Amino acid sequence: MKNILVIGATGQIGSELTMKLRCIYGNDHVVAGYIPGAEPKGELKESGPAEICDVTDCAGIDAVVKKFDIDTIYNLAALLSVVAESKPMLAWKIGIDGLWNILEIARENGCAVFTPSSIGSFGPETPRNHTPQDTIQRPITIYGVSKVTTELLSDYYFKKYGVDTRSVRFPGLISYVTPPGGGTTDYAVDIFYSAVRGEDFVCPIAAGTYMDMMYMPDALDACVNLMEADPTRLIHRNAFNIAAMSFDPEGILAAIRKYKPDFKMTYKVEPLKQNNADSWPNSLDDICARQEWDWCAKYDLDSMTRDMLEKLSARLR
Ligand code: VAH
Repeated sequence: MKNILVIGATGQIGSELTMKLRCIYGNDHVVAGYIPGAEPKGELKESGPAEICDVTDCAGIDAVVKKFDIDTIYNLAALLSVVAESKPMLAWKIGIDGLWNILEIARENGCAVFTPSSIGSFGPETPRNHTPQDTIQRPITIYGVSKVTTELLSDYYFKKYGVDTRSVRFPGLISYVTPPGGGTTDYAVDIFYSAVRGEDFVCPIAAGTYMDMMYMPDALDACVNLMEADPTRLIHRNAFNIAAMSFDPEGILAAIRKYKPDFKMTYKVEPLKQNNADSWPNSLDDICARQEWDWCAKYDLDSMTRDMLEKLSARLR
């Protein structure tokens, strides 16, 4: 049975991924790595082991890997695109210096590593519609620069040292459990909180700005299924395009109004978020993930909207 370390286990992806992994592999086989100030709470704390894991502390993480005989590391430590622009050197320190620590620990201890990339790894010169798996990547954000570097460094450790590195390019992720923090795509989560609370929503992204989005259950399936995939089928590794839906603010507004007809939205565009979004693709081509490890999203805009409204209403009640 696998022994897994989730670094960033209390974040937007980590808080749900840790619980999913514990259901699959057993509570005691999944260690929740966190940083002081972001301690696990509730079921995440009660259901399994947790250790302080700061990606900038190589010796500390190496000790945790040895203590629990870890063979698989999900490295989710990163600053998201908006926060990263205000703290570019910290974004690099966590995203890349931290990744290098993880890859060295994985090389020395024989661990597989999953470190997500993002649609943010593309730039204005990238073909915008049905962006191919292999194409130009000249991002204009430090978030994107760190994600391209993440892909290349992870490939390097596979090719040079045989470290089993794998990853995906996540679109904007939508979930009702742990709110995101500091992302360009966060509007697609925040809008649901406004809808459920009966408040008007002020959208920071302009109408007509399309981005790939994904419901968290599909993202979690991608994390697990890619790491379980037959390595002999993998032609690519870091990082697979995966896609589920592409919409602009008017699209998600219309989807929510099917269930809440009186819901209102106005626009107050935030230049930094808009600049990021304008440099990213409208939609991705995920044919390689489908062919190499049978990726297939289960949720589309309508089914995600229905489930988000139902689950978030229950959670906020
Ligand atoms: C962000 N949610 O907005 C992240 C994502 C596609 C963007 O990586 O920064």
